[in-house]
Amino acid sequence: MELWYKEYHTPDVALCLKVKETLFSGRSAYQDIQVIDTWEFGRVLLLDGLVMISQRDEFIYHEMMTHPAMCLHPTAGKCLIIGGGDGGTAREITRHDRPSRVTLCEIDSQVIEISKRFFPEVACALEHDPRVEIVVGDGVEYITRCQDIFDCIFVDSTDPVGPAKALFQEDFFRKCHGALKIDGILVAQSESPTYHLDLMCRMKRSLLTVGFTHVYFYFAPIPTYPGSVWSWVMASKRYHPILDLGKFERHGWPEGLRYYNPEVHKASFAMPEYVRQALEGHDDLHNPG
Ligand code: AG3
Repeated sequence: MELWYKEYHTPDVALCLKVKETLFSGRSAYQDIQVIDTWEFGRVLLLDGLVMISQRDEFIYHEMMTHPAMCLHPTAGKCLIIGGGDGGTAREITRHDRPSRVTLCEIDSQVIEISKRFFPEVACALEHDPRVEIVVGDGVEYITRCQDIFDCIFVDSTDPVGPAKALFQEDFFRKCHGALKIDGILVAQSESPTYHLDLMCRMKRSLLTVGFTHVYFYFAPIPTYPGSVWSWVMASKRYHPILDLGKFERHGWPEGLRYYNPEVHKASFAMPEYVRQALEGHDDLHNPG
């Protein structure tokens, strides 16, 4: 008998993965958590039925979440991750020597535990890197209360439904702006340009409203995510993601990368025309003059 897992991306579109076996299925205080082993993508972590990571393509997501900002920022000494309980974002940040402290604030401790158990190659930094500090709690609350101030903040959230919804809103971005140093950078995953263009426009407006100087989207293919092309937004107080690229040479290059490199950095900020048009009026990189 063939077993298929189906994630609906819209009521009329779905991703189907042929399943070898279900490794874990349970419910935490916040969500359903499942781990399935699939023929094509290896182990897959599902939260409320949605693909969060697969063993085969998580490197693309996590490298693109982190290295564009990590390579742009001259020090990146103190980093904060909101969400990211699987540990992939922390793993990529800790490939760099410069961070002295990486704080991860994840609402669901079960996600951390499941990732350590079923995705040790993703969760490794959570267990083995002394610079990583784990806070189990709500990201909005954390950023509201914390006295710390960061060089880089990474918002590695689920889709904008349920508790993650607040992580896409102006109020949260304002708090992030306040928790960043004078040359800080915020990166947030910003969903699929095919299905969430409106959300991207709103995020851009909000990020400019709260005072970021440069707000640019970039893209990479994630085969298991809705629409296959994924986006991130980089909101920066000082450094321009392309014009300040010269700074690359200043820091040692991280080892073991499989997707990200300087050419990919530049290319990922190229804006498809339909996205550019949707964002028009809020975009100085791609609308010069
Ligand atoms: N965070 C983004 C996952 C969004 C995928 N959406 C979906 N499958 N509908 C992933 C977290 C990885 N650290």
